[in-house]
Amino acid sequence: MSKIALITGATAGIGEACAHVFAREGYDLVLTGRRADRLEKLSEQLTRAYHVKVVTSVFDVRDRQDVISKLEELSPEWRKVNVLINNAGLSQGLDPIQNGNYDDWETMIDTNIKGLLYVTRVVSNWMIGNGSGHIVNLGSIAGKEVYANGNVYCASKHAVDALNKGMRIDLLPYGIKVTGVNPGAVETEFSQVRFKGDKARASKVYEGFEPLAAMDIAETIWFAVSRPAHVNINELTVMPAAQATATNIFRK
Ligand code: NDP
Ligand code: 8X3
Repeated sequence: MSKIALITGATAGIGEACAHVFAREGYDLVLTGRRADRLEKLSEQLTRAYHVKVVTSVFDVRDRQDVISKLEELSPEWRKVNVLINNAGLSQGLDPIQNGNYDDWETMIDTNIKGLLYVTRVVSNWMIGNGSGHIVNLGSIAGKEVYANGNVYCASKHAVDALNKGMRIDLLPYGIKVTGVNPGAVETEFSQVRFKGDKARASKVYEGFEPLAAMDIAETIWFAVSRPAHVNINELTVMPAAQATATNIFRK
């Protein structure tokens, strides 16, 4: 029987790249996100290219009841999830704390922390029932450092870093591995979302150096997940070669 990976935020960027890599490796997939059309298209593409089974589940990770009910709608064979990739996440705005936008704060906290918790609460219980599992949490260099105006996004990713450690302790008796993957700058829709559709401002973030591609992170996640059973990679911080810290980027 094929293994199963459940990926949140599979409609774009790192989540979508993970879907390609795990399908290539023969995993059946549960793909989730809010944009149903993208999930359907990706599902068709992966089914055709890799002959794997794919189910899609459309929900907003911020909606606790919907997360629980959509996941519980999955049939028993799809609950045998081997790998959960907690990837759905975003940044909104880049403002000093005193001018922060309340809605942006709530969106980041509700998505990056609470959404990750809602999904994990359901799927970790399936993994406990299955006797094993591997959870990969997408943190960030912003969960390791704090930069000017990054305040709440950085706090949300520091929370992911703490949850990563806490999950690893709590799930230890159940044979569930927990890995945190903390990327530096990855060129995806991330900056367009952060700057609310301002493409010119978003593209400036990646100007003058080669950022990571979503596939670099997906391959890193695959490396962590494909280690032998007795090995767990607790965390990996992965940066573009041109980036030393969150803000120290060598631009040509
Ligand atoms: P993208 O914006 O390209 O993709 C984000 C994904 O998250 C989309 O699939 C989106 O799907 C999903 N998502 C966002 N909000 C919600 C929500 N409320 N409910 C369900 N799904 C949601 O960004 P990345 O691929 O770059 O980001 C993936 C993860 O990696 C995030 O956690 C991000 O913080 C982290 N990261 C990114 C870095 C970067 O530089 N790009 C660096 C470090 C970490 P949809 O809109 O369809 O719901
Ligand atoms: C995304 C990377 O540096 O914009 O998490 O916070 S950064």
